[in-house]
Amino acid sequence: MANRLPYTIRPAPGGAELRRAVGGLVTAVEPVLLAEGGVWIGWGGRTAAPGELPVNLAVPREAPRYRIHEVLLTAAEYRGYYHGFANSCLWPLSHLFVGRAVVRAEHWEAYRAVNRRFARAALENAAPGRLVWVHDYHLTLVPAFVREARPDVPIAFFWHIPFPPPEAFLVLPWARDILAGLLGSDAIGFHTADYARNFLRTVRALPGAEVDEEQGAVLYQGRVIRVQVLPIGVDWDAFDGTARRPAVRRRAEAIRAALGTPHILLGVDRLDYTKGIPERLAAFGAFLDAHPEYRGKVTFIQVGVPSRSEVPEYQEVRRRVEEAVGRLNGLHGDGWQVPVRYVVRPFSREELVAHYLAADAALVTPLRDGLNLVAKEYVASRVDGAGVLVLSPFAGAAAQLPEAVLANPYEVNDLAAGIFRALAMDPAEKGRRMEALRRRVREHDLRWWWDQVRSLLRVGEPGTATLHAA
Ligand code: GDG
Repeated sequence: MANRLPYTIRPAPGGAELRRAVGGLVTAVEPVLLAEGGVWIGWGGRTAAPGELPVNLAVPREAPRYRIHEVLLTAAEYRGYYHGFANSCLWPLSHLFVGRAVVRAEHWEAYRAVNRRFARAALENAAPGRLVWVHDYHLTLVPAFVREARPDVPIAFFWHIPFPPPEAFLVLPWARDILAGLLGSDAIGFHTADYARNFLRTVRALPGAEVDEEQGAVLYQGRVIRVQVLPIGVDWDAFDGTARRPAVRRRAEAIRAALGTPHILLGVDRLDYTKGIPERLAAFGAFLDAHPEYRGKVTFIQVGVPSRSEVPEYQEVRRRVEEAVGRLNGLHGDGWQVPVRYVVRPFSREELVAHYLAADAALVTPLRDGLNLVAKEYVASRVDGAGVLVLSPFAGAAAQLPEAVLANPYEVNDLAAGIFRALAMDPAEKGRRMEALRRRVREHDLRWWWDQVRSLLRVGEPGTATLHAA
């Protein structure tokens, strides 16, 4: 179960119209459901009109592998729970933008009510021995609500974003309720050891909880809850396989030819202030200022998929990005040739991989990010062993990918120097780094991740849990 279904649902004559949703959680979790079956409980991206019935059907429609169970929200719930508490409070707090957190009791009330609704949906689908797998910061109270009603059901929780240090998390007046909610699980997973440690240190503030940091365990209400470091992987075969297709290779060549510059840089992000897109554009400008020999020789493609557009901070970041693109193209354009190509329409998987293949370097430079799948997807797509990954140390992925070129997005010249290093690096060093990165990303792919979750909960063994509501 996750806040969002992997599809956006629109009412249509003769039934519902389903459109693919874009985001890290969907990319990471859907292949597991496709392989294992189960039910995905989540919100379909629409608010309930009076008399509206939730969608409950098997997908993908052409070859059904699992079911989606829609949770309908009213417009007020959507504002309070989703935009309010989840995205305007928990999201900035967890990414250490503490000053941006909007802390309001009415948002919290809506969040609790919606978490109850999700828990009821989980209970409708729960059966003895079937795993309830809850995803992300929108649904922290669900594990305890489900356990209250069904202590026999195994529950796992995965936290996809950073978990902040106690000083930030305990700013929340309801921090202890959230911790108790999460501890309804049997196991809780995080992307990095830092996040797991932050969580355990924060749990010390919960009365009655005993923490064993060494073992990664919490004793709470007579149960042991395991806290694990499980960085998500990418579906290696999907990216590597797509990148090997001749049509995709040809498309990558066509992109390079159409842009007409010897060098290409690429950024792929949801339009979110945590992703550091304006900072990246500023660094690209500083790079062109410092290295005029690259003027007219490099194109920077930034894909910025609009996200959470009703939240003012997201409108603001979009405006800043658009201004920066205009400024750079005005200042550094040469005749009709412009240095930045900005794309807001999402690409298909094939088109995305063709861009990964076409780019000399991927700029993955968030101000803070739980993991960042784009970094791993870029590596998995470089079947030619070329390409350089420029990575922020504040992305969780940096803990696993030391062969990337690390650059600090808060310091414009450091990031500009990272861009220069990537473009000027000699091919042998590029090859060595990429080979090492590919080994790491392949070894810890999505199958590895799911195997870890499975063995943690002993899912699928006789008499133990099978995957259910995910
Ligand atoms: C959250 C955490 C964590 C983007 N544009 C297109 C497209 N995408 C896909 C990418 C990638 C996904 O969206 C973005 O994933 P990220 O991991 O970069 O970021 P979040 O959405 O913020 O995800 C994050 C993740 O959860 C998993 O735990 O890594 O830290 O914030 O898969 O490829 N996909 C297509 N066209 C696009 O234009 N097809």
